[in-house]
Amino acid sequence: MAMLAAKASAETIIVEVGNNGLNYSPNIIKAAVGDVVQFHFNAKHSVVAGDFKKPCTPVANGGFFSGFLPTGDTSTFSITVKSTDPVFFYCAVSTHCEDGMVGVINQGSDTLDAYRSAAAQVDSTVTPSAPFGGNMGGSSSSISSTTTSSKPSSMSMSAPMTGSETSLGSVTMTLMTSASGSHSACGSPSSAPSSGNQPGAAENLKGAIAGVVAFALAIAGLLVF
Ligand SMILES: [Cu+2]
Repeated sequence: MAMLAAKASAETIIVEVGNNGLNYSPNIIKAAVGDVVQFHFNAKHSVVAGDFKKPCTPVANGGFFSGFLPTGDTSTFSITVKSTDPVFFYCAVSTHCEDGMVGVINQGSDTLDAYRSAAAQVDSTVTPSAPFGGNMGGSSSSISSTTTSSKPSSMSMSAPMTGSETSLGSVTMTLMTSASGSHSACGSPSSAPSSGNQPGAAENLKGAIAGVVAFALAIAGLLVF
């Protein structure tokens, strides 16, 4: 029952693929549930989850396949460990599996040596039709960089044009609002107070003049702009 307990923090275990010939390094990996096994490709290889009883053949259910990653590609393929059951894996390129390019996660009573010996006896390696069961990563992958190209040139061209338009609009808007504001200011005191007519009328006159001036300024502003 202790094997069911997941660790507090997941680890990432790096496996070098084909760094020194037809091999995985390390080729016997011990991983807990939730850990990530990250394969780093150094040459054209792949990694496929296989069945111990059928070497160089994908597992019937679940599993993973990285696809054939080209020579020189520095991309990675990561899988998350879902159980502590043994997971054998092999390379599906050419006869790499038969030639001993195999590995295992959480080796049990079935050993990697036995899997490698049996793999040497098979006639052919089975390759899944498409990658699945893991996450591709890496910074310099030529496959992913070509599909995600963006065009920032149109953005920089339109930005200053809209900026000048809005500044012109705000100038005319403030002139219009000041003109209409003085109009409403001179209109409201004439109807409300009844006692002081003289100062009120003078204020109304000044307000009306100010309104006309502001309105003229607004018209002049519109003509200029
Ligand atoms: Cu290989």
